[in-house]
Amino acid sequence: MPLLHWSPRSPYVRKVMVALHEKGLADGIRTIRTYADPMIPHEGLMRLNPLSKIPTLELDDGRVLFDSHVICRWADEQSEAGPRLFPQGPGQFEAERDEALGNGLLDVALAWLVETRMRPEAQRSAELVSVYRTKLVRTADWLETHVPDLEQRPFDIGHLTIGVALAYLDFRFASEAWRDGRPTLARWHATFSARASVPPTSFRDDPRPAG
Ligand SMILES: N[C@@H](CCC(=O)N[C@@H](CS)C(=O)NCC(=O)O)C(=O)O
Repeated sequence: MPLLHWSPRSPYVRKVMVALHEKGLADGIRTIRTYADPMIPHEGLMRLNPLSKIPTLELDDGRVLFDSHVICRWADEQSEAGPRLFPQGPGQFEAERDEALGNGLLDVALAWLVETRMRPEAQRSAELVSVYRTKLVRTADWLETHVPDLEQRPFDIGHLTIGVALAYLDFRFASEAWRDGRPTLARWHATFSARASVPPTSFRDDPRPAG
């Protein structure tokens, strides 16, 4: 059975878990709690993924897949069940652009978290935090006006990634209140959150494993 290096705190892992649920594959994957600390590269994980990042997926035939984009593509190829996450033809590039936007929002959020929670206080940069906040606000504004585009397409990797990224803002950046002044996006996200794949994959601060 494939083995997924996993954490209930990681938004990129959650993206993969939502994809596995959407494709009916979640019960066929084992997970192992792996602690990928951006400040401390993980020796064991780097033997599989030299970037020391999760999600990383070990397949039965010995191949190793990363990152979340590649694992979601793999899941889409494995199963005809559920929505086509990476459509071919109409909507193809919008789906992957919106995936890139969701990933980019997560990249900003993770960098922000590292800056404010992990770096020594004396090294933290108020300028960087201000840049991250600007990007978060502008991305949420962009999304507020693009909900009609999202609603025109069947559910794909773009919806999935944006939905998870906004859920991550709720988990780690609730005080940024992304719903304020964005009622259309808030309504869209409520519909996303009601999908069967979303509640079983929720974020959680579990105890940190030793290794
Ligand atoms: N582009 C990667 C990003 C993965 C990523 O940054 N994962 C975080 C956990 S949320 C991680 O492993 N960080 C450890 C590190 O940066 O060393 C993906 O889409 O999977």
